[in-house]
Amino acid sequence: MRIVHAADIHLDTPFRRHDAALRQRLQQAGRDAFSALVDLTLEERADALLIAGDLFDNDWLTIATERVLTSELARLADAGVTVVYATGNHDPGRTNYRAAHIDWPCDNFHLHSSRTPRRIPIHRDGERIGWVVAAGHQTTHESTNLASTYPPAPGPQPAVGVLHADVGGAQGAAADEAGNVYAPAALSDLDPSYDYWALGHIHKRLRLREDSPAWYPGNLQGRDFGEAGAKGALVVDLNPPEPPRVRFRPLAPVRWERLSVTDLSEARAIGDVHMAVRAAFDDLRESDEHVLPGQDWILRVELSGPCPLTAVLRSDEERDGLAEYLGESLGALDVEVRDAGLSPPINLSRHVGQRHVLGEALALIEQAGRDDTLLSRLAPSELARGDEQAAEGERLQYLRGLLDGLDAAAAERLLRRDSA
Ligand SMILES: [Mn+2]
Repeated sequence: MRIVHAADIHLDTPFRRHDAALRQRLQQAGRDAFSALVDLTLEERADALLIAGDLFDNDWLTIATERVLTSELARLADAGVTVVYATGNHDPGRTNYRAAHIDWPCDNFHLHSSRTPRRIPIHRDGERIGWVVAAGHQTTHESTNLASTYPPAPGPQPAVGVLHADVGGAQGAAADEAGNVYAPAALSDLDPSYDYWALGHIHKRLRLREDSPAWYPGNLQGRDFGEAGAKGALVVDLNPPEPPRVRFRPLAPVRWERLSVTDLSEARAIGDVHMAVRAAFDDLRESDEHVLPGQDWILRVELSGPCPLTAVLRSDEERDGLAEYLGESLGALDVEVRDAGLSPPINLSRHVGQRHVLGEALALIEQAGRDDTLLSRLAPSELARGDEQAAEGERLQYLRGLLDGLDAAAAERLLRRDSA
């Protein structure tokens, strides 16, 4: 049995932070990624497409998305591919949601939004070749451990469990910052009689443990810099007793990526910054096997380290100007430029031990790095009080860590008049 496993598609994410043009492009990217998912399913001649929750981002469904969904799913229905869509915390239940009124395909399409696991047979050429067992979220805050309610795999053919759940390690999943849990489960709650667990919820591609057949595919199309990198779906071949063969296939038409550019010590003109950014971008594209031809990029360029243009690049307006320039020259959909710790180039060795405030400060910083007694004496008592249990060695190591970069910071502050 061959399945395609996707999750966390989040169609019609509002993208409120972006202007209208970019918002539309990103929403279209979500729909295009879904079309690419259907292409992949057909190309791979998969027996089933499994969507492990969060197909939708919220209860708002655009007409464009509804059209794409119905026409794309019809292609799968026509080809006889079974689709199993188990709901997640973003698209739970049957009522309330426009998804309840979509004209879903009549054949081979299973929308499962009930907590009770259901067995769905998978057929090829009229013969049953495997099972999918699915449970869905009924509410936006499903606190039940849904994984633990799955029956043993039906057998004798391969069986796949589909579930949107926060599966943690042996301890189970912790609540998020707001105290919410989403179908929390431990790895041990996933019944080992299943040949594969098609999970959703965590937006990062992840195998739960090296030896477990439990995977998160990550989301289909990244939506912000927290969802950077190649995004797509998993193609899974099940042929027990062999372990499942899992292949990642990138599908996202827009890719988010951070570029860290640190070597700017010789950058005296903005063209030099451009060259350094371009080199980092080229490196990324050459070293990554999952780059798709014609893919669009949204880049966050993080500049840091000594740079003669620091004063210019610390201005928001100038960074916006650079971002616009980079967007055009790199052909990216959007670029933002961040000051991630730029500093004016200062030759510290010229100042150490000189008879001025900076010289003395640098000498003191250097000495404190070598002399534990001095370091302890210089540390404000507030720093020491917080962690009385810590061993002296740990405390000194912590204090020494605070000295990192202090010399450059002191020099910059004291020399600001010259460098600005
Ligand atoms: Mn999600």
